Amino acid sequence: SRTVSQRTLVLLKPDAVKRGLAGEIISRIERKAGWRLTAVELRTFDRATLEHHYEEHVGRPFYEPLLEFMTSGPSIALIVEGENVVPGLRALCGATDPLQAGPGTIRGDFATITRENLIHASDSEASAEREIKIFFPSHA
Ligand code: DGI
Repeated sequence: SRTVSQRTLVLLKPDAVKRGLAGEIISRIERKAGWRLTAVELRTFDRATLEHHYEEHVGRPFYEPLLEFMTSGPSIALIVEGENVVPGLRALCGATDPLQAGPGTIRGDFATITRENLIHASDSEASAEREIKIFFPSHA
């Protein structure tokens, strides 16, 4: 299949940091051949940042609990670059609902409920550029 160098925005959500899984998750990302971290920051996100990030979900029943959870403690934001990293990271995360996420994926191995599913990764190259502007304006 075609290989293309891409970059993507990853968030290790507050549950990942709280549970001490950040190292394990970053390690899985780093072990993929040709992928590299080009920005990393530990930060408790404010509501305005997450409203922007999750604007497509405004009005959904899970929206308020999602924002509450995502502002509940420190997260780690990363930019990851490398071959096919956008679909590759989505595959590594597994399905949004951890019960549907396969074994070997981050959500499949470590998460049990949808809200606390440990990790976000951009779903397209366009989303990645939009989200990098939100979390790492100096890298846009
Ligand atoms: O890109 P994803 O994180 O896999 O999924 P998404 O962009 O559709 O949704 C963003 C986050 O919102 C997701 O990681 C968890 C939460 N979410 C999405 N759908 C549901 C949900 N949370 C609950 N509780 N129920 C849902 O149906």
